Amino acid sequence: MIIRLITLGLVCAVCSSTQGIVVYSDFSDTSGLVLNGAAASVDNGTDGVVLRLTPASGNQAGSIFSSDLVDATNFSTTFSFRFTESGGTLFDGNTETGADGMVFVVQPVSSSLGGLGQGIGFTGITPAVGVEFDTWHNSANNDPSSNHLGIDLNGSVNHGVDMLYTVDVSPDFNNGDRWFAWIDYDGAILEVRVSQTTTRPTDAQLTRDLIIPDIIGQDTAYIGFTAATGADWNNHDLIDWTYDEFNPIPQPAAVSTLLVAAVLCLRRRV
Ligand SMILES: [Ca+2]
Ligand SMILES: [Ca+2]
Ligand SMILES: [Ca+2]
Repeated sequence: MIIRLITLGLVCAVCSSTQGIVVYSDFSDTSGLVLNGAAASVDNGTDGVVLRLTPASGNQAGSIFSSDLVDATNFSTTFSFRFTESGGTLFDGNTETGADGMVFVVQPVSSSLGGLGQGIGFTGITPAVGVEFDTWHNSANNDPSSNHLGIDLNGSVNHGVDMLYTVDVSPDFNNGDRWFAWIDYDGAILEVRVSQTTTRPTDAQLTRDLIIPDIIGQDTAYIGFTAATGADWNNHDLIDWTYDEFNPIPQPAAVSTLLVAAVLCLRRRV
């Protein structure tokens, strides 16, 4: 396994910068990425070297984006994360500390950083498409609960009075466990799946019809993640990440990583 992971690291360093395909089995090498604000690679003592988007302290924002534009007309991306050390004060209907969550972002402008706290590092990044993993109820944003998924557009985390394109998830994302996520876009429908196991759920928990190139104004984008803390906080750790053309594989995220790496090795030999 050690040899395979070392091989993955080498593949990652080559392909993340030259082929528009992202494969990070860990973040000991962050070449191909731009880190902003509080984001830093750290050994979290459990998962190895992760990308810590924010540390567990108040009023932090961090983001990471691909340093190169990638094809955003269709894609499948998988990643895993762990949110730990919940802390802070209780208000706005929340019964558990810890905040604010993380957003997977597709945006064409720059490797930029959005707003703190309830903005989850996403507010102000426009045009953009975001998939939020929101751990704090903000009544001002029409959050449906203190732990939900949402699909957001153009730097806004306000879901509107009908709370469209959100779904509650239980247990909490910031329960300290490792979570796995799969986001697939076939060019017309964005699908989001999460699980505490490596088994990709058959049915998507959240979907939204959208044409990403129409929203962001072009076919290519910088892709990455934002996170933030406010009066409450968590460590927001991204453990691994793959991004490729639309190719939903009903396999665990970790196995998908190995498959993508194998494909890349074959491509390089041709
Ligand atoms: Ca919560
Ligand atoms: Ca929120
Ligand atoms: Ca929300």
